[in-house]
Amino acid sequence: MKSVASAGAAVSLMTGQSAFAAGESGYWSKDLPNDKLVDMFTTIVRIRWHERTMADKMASDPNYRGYNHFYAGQEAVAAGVCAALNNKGGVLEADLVYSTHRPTGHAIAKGMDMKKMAAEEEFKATGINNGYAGEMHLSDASIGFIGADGMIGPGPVIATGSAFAIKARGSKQVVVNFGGDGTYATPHFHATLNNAALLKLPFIYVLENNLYHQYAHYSYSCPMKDIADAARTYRIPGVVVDGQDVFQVYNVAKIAVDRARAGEGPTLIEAKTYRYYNHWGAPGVKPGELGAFGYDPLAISSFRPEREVRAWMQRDPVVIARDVLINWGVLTRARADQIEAAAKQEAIEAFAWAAQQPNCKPEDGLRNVFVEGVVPARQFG
Ligand SMILES: Cc1ncc(C[n+]2csc(CCOP(=O)(O)OP(=O)(O)O)c2C)c(N)n1
Ligand SMILES: [Mg+2]
Repeated sequence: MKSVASAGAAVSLMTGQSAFAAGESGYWSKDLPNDKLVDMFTTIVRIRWHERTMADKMASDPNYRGYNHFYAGQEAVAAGVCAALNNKGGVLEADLVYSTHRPTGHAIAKGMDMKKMAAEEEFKATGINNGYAGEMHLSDASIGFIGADGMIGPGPVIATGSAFAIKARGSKQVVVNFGGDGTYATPHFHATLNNAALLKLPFIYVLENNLYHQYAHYSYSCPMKDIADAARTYRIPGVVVDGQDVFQVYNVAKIAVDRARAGEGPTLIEAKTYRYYNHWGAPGVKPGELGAFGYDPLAISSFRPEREVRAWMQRDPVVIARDVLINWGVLTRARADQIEAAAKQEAIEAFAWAAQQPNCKPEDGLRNVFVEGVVPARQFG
């Protein structure tokens, strides 16, 4: 067992085991400045209202062209992890985030502009990626958000390439790769952790275990209860954290980030969490209501018992963060309500702005494909 005393937290990381169960990390985040704590709550409600607004739009507006793999329910993971990162300065300065097919929470937590993001989700010409990306390929180099990735598997391998480059340059950046429980069974997961461990890369694998990959429970593809136990094989810290509690997520992320920056190598963090909507799109969504229950026509059967969804919704990341901050005297109820109302308004305005934006033109499809003129050979220059 390796103590991480330098981080000042009342926690320790065990090499090769799930280091500490939810609740044991102690609220080290309580020592953060109030502004920082309020920022984490704000990030959570901004993500939540982005998701709710978009889900309602998908369910109610047949002309809406956007789609999403909704992140509602998992907000505390993105918010807690990104609060421990440097999110400014472009790819040579900011910490880098590699995201998944479920990227909208990661993007907002990293600092993506919500209006440009909403426009991108509708494939508008003024979207953050000029309409080329949509939800599944969102990216913003200026904040170190390398981007979403529709492929289950290869992302972390590329992320370790960035971590290797950072190490070679002697930069103090770190790389975070988000991945789902579905990535455990891919060869990339294991190659990534093996290489990151052998090369002692500044790399953190944040595995969001929301119990399902598409429509199958993770126990169908992983023999362990805690996927963090896989870290034992690679002799790196493996940490289980309550993914519904942003302050606990922040604690473990901060320790892992400090470790990586200090040249001590990678960490695997498994955040136990849950998503409130179905795997993809808005089946089962009733406008105005949070979450989707019951039959998903894309699944073979109704794979998630409604009571399971509702039980997880009792441990809602918005409510947990809000109650902790009210309990600590950091927020009043009235201020928390104001912050949430402002987040809702921001999301409504972002989608309204996006709806007014111009569509791409057919000829835009050929932009960035062919280069005009002569391209000098650069590989030896
Ligand atoms: C290589 C590859 N195989 C299959 C898919 C289809 N697919 C999309 S999402 C998904 C499951 C992902 O599950 P998980 O990693 O747990 O993430 P979650 O959706 O739960 O966030 C699969 C198999 C894909 N996108 N890429
Ligand atoms: Mg999953």
